[in-house]
Amino acid sequence: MSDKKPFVIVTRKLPEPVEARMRALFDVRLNESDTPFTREQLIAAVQEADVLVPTVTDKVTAEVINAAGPQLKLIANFGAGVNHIDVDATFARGFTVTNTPGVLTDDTADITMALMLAIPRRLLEGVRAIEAGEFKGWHPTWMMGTSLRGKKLGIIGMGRIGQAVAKRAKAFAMNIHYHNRRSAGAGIEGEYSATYWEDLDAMLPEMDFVSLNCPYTPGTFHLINAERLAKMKPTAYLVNTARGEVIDEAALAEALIAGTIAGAGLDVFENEPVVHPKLLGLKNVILLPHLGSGTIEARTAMGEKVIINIQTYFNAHRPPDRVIPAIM
Ligand code: 8YV
Repeated sequence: MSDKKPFVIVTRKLPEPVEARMRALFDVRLNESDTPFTREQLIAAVQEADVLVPTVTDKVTAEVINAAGPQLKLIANFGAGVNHIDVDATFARGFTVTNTPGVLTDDTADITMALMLAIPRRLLEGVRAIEAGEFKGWHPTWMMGTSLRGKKLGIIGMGRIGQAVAKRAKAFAMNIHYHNRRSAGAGIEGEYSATYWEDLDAMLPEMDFVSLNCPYTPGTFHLINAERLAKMKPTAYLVNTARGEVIDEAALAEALIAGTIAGAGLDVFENEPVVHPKLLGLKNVILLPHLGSGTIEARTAMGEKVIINIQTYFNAHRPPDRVIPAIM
């Protein structure tokens, strides 16, 4: 790195070891209060910083990018998904974008499995029953759920996280199916005994569980809409740990109320932190506050990746996690 330290603006509070390392390596402005940046603050940041470190809560729109000063070099996102960044606009301005893939794969897959277990096994209902003093002792027909063994799981998006879900689900004796733009190849299909469905509409009616593990792109906006929900089995469960925008939440709420599908587990929402009001209070839904990568290990490793991406960039090397628009 040259003698002059890069000026880095971080939009949210990051784990303490990450912030300490950033203080040592960069000229860094941290966000002690952790209050999300406004549009105006984001614009001011890209007019000053060499590097912006945003998170999923920042809307780094074309307007923000186009307002950036020529000093801006790099947007080093803290997170794997980059749907909140207008990557095309960033590239048009000649800035580099990096993300933090890989280090949150297992934790996100774990949360997916937690939801996949929690809904059919009625964990939340059980907790609420205890808390309400309704547990009067075991009996043979009370609170029966549905088992995972032998059920068909349809994974939408067989990337890193989708494969990590397949690995776990296989250990639960589920039958793995998946939909992707392209086949994941014989190696991955062999490893997880997975069946590829090129046609999502053909896969959905056959599945007992559907897990969303694809990125949010213009092509996956409301991929699960009213029409597709109607194709699912009335006994099927839907899990989303990807991005809220992939589901039409109003249509999902209607399907859950009507019993078109049996239940849903959601870790992400279209307008976070707002949850569609019709999803609140439903018995057959578990809602989590975007916990997918929420472990000390993952969040620290994400911060380390951000640091490595910044360092390699300023050492005149290619950062390891460059985002390439064509493959998004
Ligand atoms: C992150 C995520 O916590 O990395 C992602 O894409 O969805 C989350 O788990 C978040 O994006 C941080 O910016």
